[in-house]
Formats: sequence, C-alpha cells, structure tokens
Amino acid sequence: KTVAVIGLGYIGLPTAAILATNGVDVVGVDVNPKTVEAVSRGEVPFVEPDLGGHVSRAVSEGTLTASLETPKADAYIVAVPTPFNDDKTADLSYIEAAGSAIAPQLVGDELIILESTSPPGATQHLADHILGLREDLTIDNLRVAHCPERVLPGRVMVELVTNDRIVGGITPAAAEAARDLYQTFCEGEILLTDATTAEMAKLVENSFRDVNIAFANELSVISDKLGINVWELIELANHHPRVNILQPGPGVGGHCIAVDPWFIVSSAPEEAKLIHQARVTNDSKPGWVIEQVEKAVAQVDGTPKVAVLGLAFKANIDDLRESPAISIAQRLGAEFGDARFLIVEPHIDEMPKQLSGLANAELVSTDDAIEQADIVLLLVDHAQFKSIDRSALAGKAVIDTRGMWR
Ligand code: SAJ
Repeated sequence: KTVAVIGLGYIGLPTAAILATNGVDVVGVDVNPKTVEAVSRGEVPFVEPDLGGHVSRAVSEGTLTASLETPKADAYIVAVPTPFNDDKTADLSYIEAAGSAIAPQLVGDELIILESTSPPGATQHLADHILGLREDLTIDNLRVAHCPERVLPGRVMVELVTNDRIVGGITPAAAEAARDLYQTFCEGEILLTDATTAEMAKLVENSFRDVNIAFANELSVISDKLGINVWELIELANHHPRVNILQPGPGVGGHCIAVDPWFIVSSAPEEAKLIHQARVTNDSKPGWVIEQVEKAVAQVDGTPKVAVLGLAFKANIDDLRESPAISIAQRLGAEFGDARFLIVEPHIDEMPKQLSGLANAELVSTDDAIEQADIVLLLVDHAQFKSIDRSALAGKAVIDTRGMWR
C-alpha cells in the first residue's frame, strides 16, 4: 500500500516520516521544489528534534520519496495550510488545490484524510470538491475522514506516537479505514466520530488553551495596576486542588492557538463571545508590553538601548510564525526611532525579513545585548536566557514578560 502525504510542512513531513519508518511506502508531495529536493536528500528544512533521523533513515531505506506531483496512491493525507482571510474566515484554497490534484488519480475506494486544522464542514467541502471534479464517483466510492493532529512543536516525534487521536469519518467506513492507517504508528487510543465533531474537537482544544491564557494575561495587567507580582499570585492560587491557571506572556503566537479560535468565531459569530474576547485580549497584550517599554524609555537620558531577548513564538524553537515577539520588535523599532534595539534570537543567524527594514535594530549575541542595554526586554524564556547572570542586569530596567526572573 502506498500513502501520499500532501504538504511537507511541520505536520506533513513528520507524519510521512513516521509512516515510512514503520514500513509504509510513502510519497511526500510539496509545491516547493526546495522542500522536495531537501527531503529527497534525506534532509529536513526546519528544526524539530528527532525528525532528521527519521527522514534520513526512511529515505535511505527507500520507504520515503518526495515529489512535486501527486501520485496514484491507496491513501492520501492532506496536511496543507489553512490560513485565515482578512475577515478571519478560513482560506480553504490550499485544501481545494490538494483535492484538485488528488481527483484525477482516483480509481475508487481510496482513503482521503484531511489533517489540516479546519473549520467545521471543511472535510465535507473537500469531498464535495473532489466529487465535483469526478462525476463518475460517489461518496460511497471514497472514504473521506478528518484526523486532526495535536502534536506540540518541539515534541512532535514523541507525541505522534503517544497522543490519543480523534478520527472523524464522512462515513463510518471512512473512520475505520483511517483508524487502521494511524494504528501503524500511533500507540495512543484512536477515537472514532463524525468529521464535523472531529474538526470542532481540534478547534475546541486550542480555544480552551487560548481562553485560559487570556485569563492569565488579564490577571497580569490587573496585577500590574494593583502592584501585585502576578507570578507569585498564580503560583499561590494554583495550590488550590482545583485551580490551574496558565502563564501570562507577551501575547499568544504560533499558527494554531492564535488562529483556530477564529474558525469557531466565524462559524458562530453571535454565540462565540468568550472565545472571541480571548482572542482580542491575547492580541492586545503586545500593545501593553510596548507601553511598558515606552515608560522605561522615558527614564533614560540620551539614546536608549533596549535588549530584546527572543523572537520565536515560544521557548526553545526557531518558529517565528505569528510570534508576538516579532510584532513587538517591529512596532518598537518603528515607533521609537531614537532608540537602538539589540535583538537576540539564539535559534536564527540572520535578521528575519519582518525586521530587516529597521535601521535602528541589529541582531547581536546575548552577552553583547545585556552588556550594552539600558533596558532589558525578555520576550521568550529560551533555555539559553536562563543562564544569564542576574548580576549583569543590575542598574538596568528589566521588563520580564515571561516571569523568568520573577
Ligand atoms: N503560552 C502562554 N502561556 C502559557 C502557555 C502558552 O503565553 O501558559 C503561549 C506560548 O508562549 C505561545 C502560545 O501560547 O506563544 C502557544 O504555545 P503552546 O505551547 O500553548 O501551543 P502550540 O501552539 O505550540 O501548540 C498547540 C498545542 N495545543 C494545545 O496544547 C491544546 C498542540 O497540542 C497542538 O497540536 C498545536 O497547538 C496545533 O498544531 O494546533
């Protein structure tokens, strides 16, 4: 049996690799020639622990190949982006493009799994799109299912194997076929449902976290106003056996938690009030951090030098997608033309393109930034920053958005 995995990104490539190292013949498909060339050489185009070993082993054993073209296969796994449009509705064009490439290859009875995080109804939409292109087929000739991924970036190769999975079929037969495929590598429980419930389950998981982080972020703003240390406050409250507050930060980033709740809001705009407000609260946190920097800058004589520690969307990864740290750095550079910004991000070697236009910002080492800075702004709690000698911060204004130096 052959499986085609369409989209070799943060989810598609690990899924392709884990299937292939478990003996399944996998063709990874991507529109980017650089990605296809890298994977064909057994290399991984981004940072994810253990993924490189899986890819190089599968490629050298011949179970994983990569291609620009969608081949004939027994099963298709679609793991393409689902960004949102300006009005926060989901852009399904990548899913439709994958469907258009799959449709001509079908002979009937194939399994087609949508893994991309999608608004309710997207799996049905993919099935309808394919059937619209293949009037000789009916829904009974196809087995279409949604199987959302729930792996945590940085732990993908572990969680792919150990997490429970939800499989939602357009038909029960589709759900069963998808379960059989995931059983080749997944040791967690595989739970069967319908496609729309599976879509919603994934969105609800990420919204649960977003709402709870919004609560923590709101507490940090309230605590600042009342002169309370929010980190101590949360730690104390969490001693209650039924309280578990998450951590405040500079905002919520990444391509999942900052995006998925909008798919619920756009499906039920009148009803999804709390979910909507959580997004607004978390998206307003970078603005609040900038106000703190503004107050500190006002205290400095001469040209203020601000060390900006971290750009990634969370600790110990190189992923800058939807990162609040990037938007904070960008806005600081633009709004405070008279200040100098010493940017530190240990996981990248050149200034990201979003910041490359800033004449007053440069990428430097942690030591250089701390030594020169009047103001130290910590945006990401990378392990490397934990070893900073606290005495080096003496006499500087410190804005610690992660509570690392609480
Ligand atoms: N964050 C806080 N405070 C916290 C926890 C997180 O401010 O207490 C911030 C992080 O700094 C980051 C953002 O939230 O900016 C998201 O980080 P995360 O570690 O919570 O989640 P992601 O985006 O890396 O991965 C999430 C996971 N979902 C859940 O935990 C419910 C993962 O399991 C999903 O697979 C992934 O989204 C996804 O792909 O949807």
